[in-house]
Amino acid sequence: MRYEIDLDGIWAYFADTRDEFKDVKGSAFEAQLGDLVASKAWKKCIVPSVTNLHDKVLFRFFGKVFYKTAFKTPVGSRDHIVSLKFGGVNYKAMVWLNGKFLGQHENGYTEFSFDIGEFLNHDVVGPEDNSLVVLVDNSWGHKDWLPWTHKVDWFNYNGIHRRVRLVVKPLVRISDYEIRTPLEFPPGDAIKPSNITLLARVELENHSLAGFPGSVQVELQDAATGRVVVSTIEMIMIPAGNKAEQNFELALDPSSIALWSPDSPALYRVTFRLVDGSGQKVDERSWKWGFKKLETRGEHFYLNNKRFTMLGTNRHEDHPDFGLALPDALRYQDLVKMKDANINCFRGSHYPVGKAVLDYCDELGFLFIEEIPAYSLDAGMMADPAILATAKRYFDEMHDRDKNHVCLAAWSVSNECHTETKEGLAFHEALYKHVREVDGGEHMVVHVSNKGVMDRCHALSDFVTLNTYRGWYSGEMADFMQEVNLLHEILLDGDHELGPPRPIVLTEFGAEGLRGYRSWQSSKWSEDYQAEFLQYYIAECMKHDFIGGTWTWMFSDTRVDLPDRPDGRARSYNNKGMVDEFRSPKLAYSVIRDLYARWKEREGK
Ligand code: ADA
Repeated sequence: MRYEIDLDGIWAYFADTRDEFKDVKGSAFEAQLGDLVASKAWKKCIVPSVTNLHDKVLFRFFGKVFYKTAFKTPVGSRDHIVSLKFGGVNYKAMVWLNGKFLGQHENGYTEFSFDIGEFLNHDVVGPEDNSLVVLVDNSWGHKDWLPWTHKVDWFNYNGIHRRVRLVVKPLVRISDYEIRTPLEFPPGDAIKPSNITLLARVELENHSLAGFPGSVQVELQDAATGRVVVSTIEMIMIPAGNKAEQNFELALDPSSIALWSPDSPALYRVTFRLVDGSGQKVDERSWKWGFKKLETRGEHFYLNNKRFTMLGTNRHEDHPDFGLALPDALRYQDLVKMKDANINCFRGSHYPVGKAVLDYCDELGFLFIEEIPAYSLDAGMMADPAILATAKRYFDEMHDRDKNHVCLAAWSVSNECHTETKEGLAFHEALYKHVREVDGGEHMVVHVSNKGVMDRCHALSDFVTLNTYRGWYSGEMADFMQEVNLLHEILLDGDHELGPPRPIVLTEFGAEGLRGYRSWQSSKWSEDYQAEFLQYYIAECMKHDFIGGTWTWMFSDTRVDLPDRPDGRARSYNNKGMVDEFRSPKLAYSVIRDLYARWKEREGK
């Protein structure tokens, strides 16, 4: 039996605004927990949430906050593995259950869990069987806390900002799986592949005291109709207290498979079943899967053997009422609004986003680019092995969660770092190598650059990225194309270190537009100027066949904490959204919608 219990809901918190708890050490702190719980003035709050919205005085709070709740011991916990799973806590979490330290986790945007069976109270009956305390720390000044080594252009929220669950799992179980479906097309421009293989690697664990003789089944079904496309079984033996792996390789009939694309997001369901020697099902996991092939050929992208242009944007997870802790319904609505604007691809700007976003991308049809928060790192930071280690760990955790999503177009390993330096090159070489090893070459890998032809890391990247804000921070709008053309010319001329010609994607460009500020003169900060800016950039890019796409900066206005930034962050927001922070559209929204419709129509011809 496998099931989950939601621990979301009303919790209590205590914010350490007087900095009384400077140096909390996990196990040593066990002795103080009772006193903390009894003596502090705890206030009610909801989880998931951000601390900064619990109370006015916490609006700009960066420090330590204790959270507590209680929960009933799950049914079956004596003969199951029970894990406590956090979807995301920014940035460092320390966790105690029934007074015992379970462990800690750093990295604000990735999930983590602890096996808690031995710490549960089995003998009490009632809703308050187990008491859980979590310390959440989002303070600055830790040299390897990516991205919080320095101020960035979004908000460092404190909080248990994603779901908390108990996952009750059988002792013998399917612990993980990886699905791959390489597609081969015949020469020419056929839209049906000639070969499709289903490759699946299933990881199994046996936590019981006896060996497990049984079988693993894999089944592929059409998610809409339930039609079984293929199904097969392999016998397996998992030794007691051990792990095993089962690999499947199945040739599929290409004529029976509908491919996945943003226009037609056909989904299938892959189910893995673990069955014991007497035919009893012991564990089952299932996943919605799509078939796609995204590649670059020369200067162009191809999706399922057809030319493809990334009509994109960038999106932050932020809202005035929720901060980073967006409800899934809002995430879904964001994607609906993007779909209506003819966007077919977006980047989860700068960090692993809420897990549901990728589910919705699979369902609604978006290609997605997921990034670790290695943001604006300078040469000194990149020379620090601790920062490289954090970046690799971030990638591993992100990959672990999201590796099976059909929507994944590329991993991004960094944003606007000093890639023109030798330290930047060494850091990126190491990071790209790590990512390609872990990912096994399944997805494209890029870093997002604003260094143009000075970037020494372009050769590492599967497509060439360029962030440019000419006409906003400096220069004139018209200057941007010179930058792009220079990059293109050098890429075409073999005598350089930028690697072979590949698609160039304008990964960020935008201007601030304060919603409601309309102006006859198209003044900076007005909706009019922003719309004109985006219109100019996109229309220019459409004229150039070597441009593989444009990702506007950005979907919605986003809270920042940069009061001193000389070029201004009006309202303490980055105002470059096509919709404002409440998702009301600006002029820019319809400009993007109309231009992307035209671009797409042209491509179809
Ligand atoms: C950079 C950065 C974004 C944002 C943008 C801007 O390109 O990657 O996070 O800060 O600039 O608005 O200036």
